[in-house]
Amino acid sequence: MEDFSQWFHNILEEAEIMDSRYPIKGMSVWLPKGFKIRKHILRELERLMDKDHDEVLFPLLISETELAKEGIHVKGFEEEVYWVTHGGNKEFNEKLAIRPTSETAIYPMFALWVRSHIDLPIKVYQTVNTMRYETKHTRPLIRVREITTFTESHTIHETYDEAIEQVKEGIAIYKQLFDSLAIPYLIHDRPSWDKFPGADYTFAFDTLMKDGKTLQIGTVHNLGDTFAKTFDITYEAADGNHKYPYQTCYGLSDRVIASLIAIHGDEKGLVLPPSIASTQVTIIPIIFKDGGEEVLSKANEIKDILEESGFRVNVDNRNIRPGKKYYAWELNGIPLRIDLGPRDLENNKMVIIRRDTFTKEECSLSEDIVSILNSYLSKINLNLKEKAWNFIKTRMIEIDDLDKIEKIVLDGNIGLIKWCGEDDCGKEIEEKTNLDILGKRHETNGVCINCKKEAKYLISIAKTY
Ligand code: PR8
Repeated sequence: MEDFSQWFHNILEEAEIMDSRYPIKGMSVWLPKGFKIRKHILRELERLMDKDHDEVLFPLLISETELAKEGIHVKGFEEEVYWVTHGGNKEFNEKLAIRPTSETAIYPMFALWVRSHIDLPIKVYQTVNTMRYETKHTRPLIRVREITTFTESHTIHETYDEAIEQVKEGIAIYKQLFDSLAIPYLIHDRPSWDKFPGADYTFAFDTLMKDGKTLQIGTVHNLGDTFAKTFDITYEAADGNHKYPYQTCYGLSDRVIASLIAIHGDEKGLVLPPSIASTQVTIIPIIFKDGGEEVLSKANEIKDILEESGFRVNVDNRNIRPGKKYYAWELNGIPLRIDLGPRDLENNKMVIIRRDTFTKEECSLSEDIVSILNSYLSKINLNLKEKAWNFIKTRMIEIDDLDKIEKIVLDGNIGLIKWCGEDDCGKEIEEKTNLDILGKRHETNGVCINCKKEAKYLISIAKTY
């Protein structure tokens, strides 16, 4: 892909995902086609979350006092908070923050809700918009000032061990979501200087865009008892003692949608995984002067059969040339197209075309259409997944020479290097290479690429969004 940024910008516009001409920087409008993709992704996420979380909805505004309570947390967000200072013409005595994230909105309420160990654990999530005054270059869906699809989870537990387990569960849920979207990811234990403000530790999901830059698409944090102490959340344990509970939080944003579009899309437009495509099959009746009615009625019949089995299908019977319909099918990334003309009917067949490979195959109308199309959808899913994972895997390169890192990474790769684990040395690596350490992948031995002392971890280094 020549210029990924331009391509991404164009596809959002041409496939009518978003209108980024909204006259405030960092904010865009969801268009109907984009909104449908968003809805299907959210549906899948909610299905996963609802198994073990309760959905809630907290207010948008946070009082300055609450926001300021947790020192490290507020420091981390101070440059990014939007403030509401007036109600009409009246200036507030205390300004109100628009949530940049909701820890300080939710945890004062947790302090009221949690009384006894039998109240625990609590696991809630909400999908809301949050605002962050980003100073880096903004881009629709990727770095926005109004995050429109912020699904944040907050949990609270009796013991630290349970919080550790919950972090693992959060990771497992996100893996399932990304797998269902065929989005490849690397999971990193973030370096201490790059963890969530106030967290003990942070795990992040990173994926690779086609321009070789990585995008953080989700994070899971263990908050320890830091926020519980700050917000005075305590519970009475079984032994009658009052204790501080332990917390986790994890979140996803519009970036999930960005990566879905960016990773699977091609020069012709969107390529949607069947699981979230709002139309999975489009049937195009090829109608000439004669025999039109028969073709159309067969197309509708196929549609009904498929819909009954749960497919999302449409018959594109608009009065325009088939070429235009093919173009729309390509651009919108509908996984399967069925062409059906009078000649096909005579021969009792239809033609099935895959959006991911453009392969064309004939299929007899007497066969079991439902199972044939089901198997096509699975093949598409598998192909998208394999292609996307291959892309990221072939771009992970082990490097043992500090001087070579920058060039290799700027060629579009993720560098895998050995590190001693010392913060100062890690930051020095980032400075020397002008890149970001994504985090630890696993323990290792050998020598640190920078200080030459004993290495402890294999870490990833990349150019990030
Ligand atoms: C938390 N608190 O907030 P996090 N534009 C698009 N996506 C973004 C942006 C942005 N400006 N900023 C962050 N994200 C925790 C967990 C509640 C939930 C996305 O964590 O600050 C990134 O993918 O890491 C990030 O991983 C995710 O939101 C969660 O934000």
